[in-house]
Amino acid sequence: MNTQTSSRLIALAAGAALALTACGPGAAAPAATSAPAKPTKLTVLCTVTEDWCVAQTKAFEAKTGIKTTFTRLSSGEAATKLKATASNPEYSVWWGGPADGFVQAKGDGTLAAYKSPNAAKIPDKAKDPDGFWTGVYVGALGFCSNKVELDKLGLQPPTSWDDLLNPKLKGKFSVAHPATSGTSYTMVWTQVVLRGGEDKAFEFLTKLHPQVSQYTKSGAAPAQAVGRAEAVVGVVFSHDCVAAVDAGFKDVVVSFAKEGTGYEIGAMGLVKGAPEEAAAKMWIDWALTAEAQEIGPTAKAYQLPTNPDAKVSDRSVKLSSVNLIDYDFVKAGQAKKGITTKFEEAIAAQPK
Ligand code: S7P
Repeated sequence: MNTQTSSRLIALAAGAALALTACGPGAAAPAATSAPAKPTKLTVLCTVTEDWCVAQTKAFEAKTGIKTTFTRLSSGEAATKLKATASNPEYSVWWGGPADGFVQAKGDGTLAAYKSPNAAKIPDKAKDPDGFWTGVYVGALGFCSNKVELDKLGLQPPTSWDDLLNPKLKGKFSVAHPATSGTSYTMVWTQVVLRGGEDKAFEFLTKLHPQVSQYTKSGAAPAQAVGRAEAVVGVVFSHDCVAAVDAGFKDVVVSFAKEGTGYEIGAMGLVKGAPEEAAAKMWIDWALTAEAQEIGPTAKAYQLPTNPDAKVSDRSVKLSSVNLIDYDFVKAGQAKKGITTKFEEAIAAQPK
């Protein structure tokens, strides 16, 4: 027997002896342990569409009896808010938005580790190995176009990023600002990957700038702008373009870049110093179940679930039909602050 094994046995034996002594005759009865109080409320920082935030928080409240409220903020705004309120957090869980925003928040020290037992079902690529974030859905970035407006210009739906630079689209293209929007940051990082570095990506973004009618705050907003013919082409997560069709914008069509497009793992994480930690952990456990991941389509949110047991909506874009790039969420998240600051300084100020 080696010394490590024997000292471990001695420690175990000593512990057993202590336990026996404590339970022996004449020992005081162990103090009754009171059950932890049942959580009564939860405040969620929610980054998906307003409708989905409503549906998901209502379902959680109905399931648990925990009064659940939310604030909807875009990814960049959410990360900034968590930083600004770190000494006195308002939210207990951040739910939704691309994982690179969660990588940034992990670096900012605004998230706490929590490895839900239900995360065992989620593929490794879709969760942080330290438990700071776990993926709840997946979606691919796409082009969202108004085909009636494209026809007027004699154009087809774009099938390459460089198609967005067509002079006919000058002032007619819509995308969100990468400092506020996780969707837009996904587009920026996609260019970094496809063009082989930040400098080349910024060359492209600089050329794209005059095409942009207005940088929106929220990532999904360009799909609505395209539906209303305020823009001809937009870049959004493809499920947000499908949702625009379902909302009645019948002229809207989705297409993808043949050379490759980025995608998101929509994530969630426990806020560090969460005022309602127990309720937030219950949310995280529940949000990983098939039942919770089947709520999205009821609110026209057609992302793909990360839980392999959850049913996939017929309206979801199947990723096997899209050329996805190798998107490194950790690298993208770590570079996010620097790249978005550079974008603000070199290309466009944040939308007000
Ligand atoms: O609308 C759903 C969705 O596209 O919104 C998230 C999005 O990144 C959050 O909005 P911002 O771009 O404004 O940050 C996505 O995670 C999600 O699929």
